[in-house]
Amino acid sequence: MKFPICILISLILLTGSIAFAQTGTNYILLPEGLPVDSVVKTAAHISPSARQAAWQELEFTVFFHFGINTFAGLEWGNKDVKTKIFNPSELDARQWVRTAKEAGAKLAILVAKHHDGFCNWPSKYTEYSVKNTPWRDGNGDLVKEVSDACKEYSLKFGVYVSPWDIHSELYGTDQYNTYFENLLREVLTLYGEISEVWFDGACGEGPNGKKQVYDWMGYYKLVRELQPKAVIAIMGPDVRWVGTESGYGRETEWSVVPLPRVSIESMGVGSKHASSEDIFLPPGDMMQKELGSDERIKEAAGLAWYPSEVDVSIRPGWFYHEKEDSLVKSPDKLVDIWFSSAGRNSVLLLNLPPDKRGLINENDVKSLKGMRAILDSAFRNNLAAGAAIIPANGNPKFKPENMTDSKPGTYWTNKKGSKTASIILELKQQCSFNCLGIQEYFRDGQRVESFSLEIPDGKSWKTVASGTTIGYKRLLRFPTVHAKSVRIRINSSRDNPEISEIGLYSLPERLIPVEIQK
Ligand code: FUL
Ligand code: CA
Repeated sequence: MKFPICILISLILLTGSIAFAQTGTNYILLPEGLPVDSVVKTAAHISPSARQAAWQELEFTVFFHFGINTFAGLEWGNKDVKTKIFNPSELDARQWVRTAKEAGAKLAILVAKHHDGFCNWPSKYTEYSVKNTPWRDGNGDLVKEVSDACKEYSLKFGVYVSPWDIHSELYGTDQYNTYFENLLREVLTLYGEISEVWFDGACGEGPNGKKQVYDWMGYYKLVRELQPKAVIAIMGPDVRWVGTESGYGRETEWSVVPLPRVSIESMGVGSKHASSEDIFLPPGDMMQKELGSDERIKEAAGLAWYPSEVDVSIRPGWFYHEKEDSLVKSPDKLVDIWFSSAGRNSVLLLNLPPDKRGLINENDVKSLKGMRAILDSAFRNNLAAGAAIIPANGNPKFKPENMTDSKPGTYWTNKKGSKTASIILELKQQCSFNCLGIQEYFRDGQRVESFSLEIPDGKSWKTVASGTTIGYKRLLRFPTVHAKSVRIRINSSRDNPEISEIGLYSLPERLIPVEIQK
């Protein structure tokens, strides 16, 4: 946390409003009875922590689901699956990471332990691991091989460690939490820098039929201590599950969401054991339609920057199954998912499950190459680059050209207190386009509530596309139009909008969804 909670609360109480707006913090507790417009303005100034901001800018990350399930043909395993079946014949972690890199991913998350309890590294705390398999004569360490490959190819590395354990006899007892923390400590100390720790919330039964009470706060503290730069995702305080596994995020996606009282209480605020870190229990149901709208935040006990991650598998299952070889998502489908995740203020986490040989299957590689080629050719040419930009009511300290310099760290904004904007771009020539990309300077917070894109229509302007939230990045597709001038209107915003990038692109017609074509 960048600002101690007690100081924040005193500031609010003393001034009756939120006095830290310029300071930036990734969560805040709200006094009861704060008028809704003050809550909304406060939300506009909640900003990501450094680790959250670095994660958001990755845009595209991958998962590798691989383990004993790959060989048992299962998704969740069962306690009777024997280690001897784990025997990839050609495992090549460099091929996995190279495939991810060539597809454009910036981080790879390996399943170190799934719900089945099998450890992909030779843990000293269990016999249920790679050390008791024929693979590399029991001397293999998959976590090491993947993390080494990530270093070689300059990808960030993350780990999925499932707290649920179908195999461990300790599951359902207090000793299990110690066991799990021992495993975590190994994974977090033996393999260099870890950028994302992915905790699934699943809490099923163990081999003895018991369920576990997880020590989440203990797990979080361990991650913060051993890997302070890592975001803790899903069942964790830094990154939120979007709420589906379809690949399609919300059209209205606020990164600031309400923090209910129980999450705040989990921080131990006010007690002498209070954590100095921004760690709280995730705030409940992530599957609702809108999480951060005015309606949802107006009576919140607190607010937190809690951005969305869209996880989806390139195949129907999370683990490899031969029978799904013909069901790999096509390049066009992956591109549609891209627009609906990375293009909707979320980070895309695409699962690539290596096959029984220990390789990313040819079919998956082919789809990924196809996806990359489409995205590269679509976004290579920003038709707004070099446009003359005429924003109304601008703040003279910010150059309009900051919006087309391809640098998300520079932006334009208008006068303080102004919650609408009108930005005209005179393109270098008449162009055809069907896609708008727009970004907010999210490091200061998320603000835009509604925006539209217009082109000249005789004496006035006509709307060709419109959207609600922008956030880190919003991509809008629309039927192809031809124009030399365009106008972007910010119709409403939680505070002065800070726009960091604007792009206009031309996509092959088939990539414009039929419902948009109408
Ligand atoms: C889910 C798990 O149960 C799946 O097996 C998979 O790991 C997915 C990413 O998360 O909740
Ligand atoms: Ca910029």
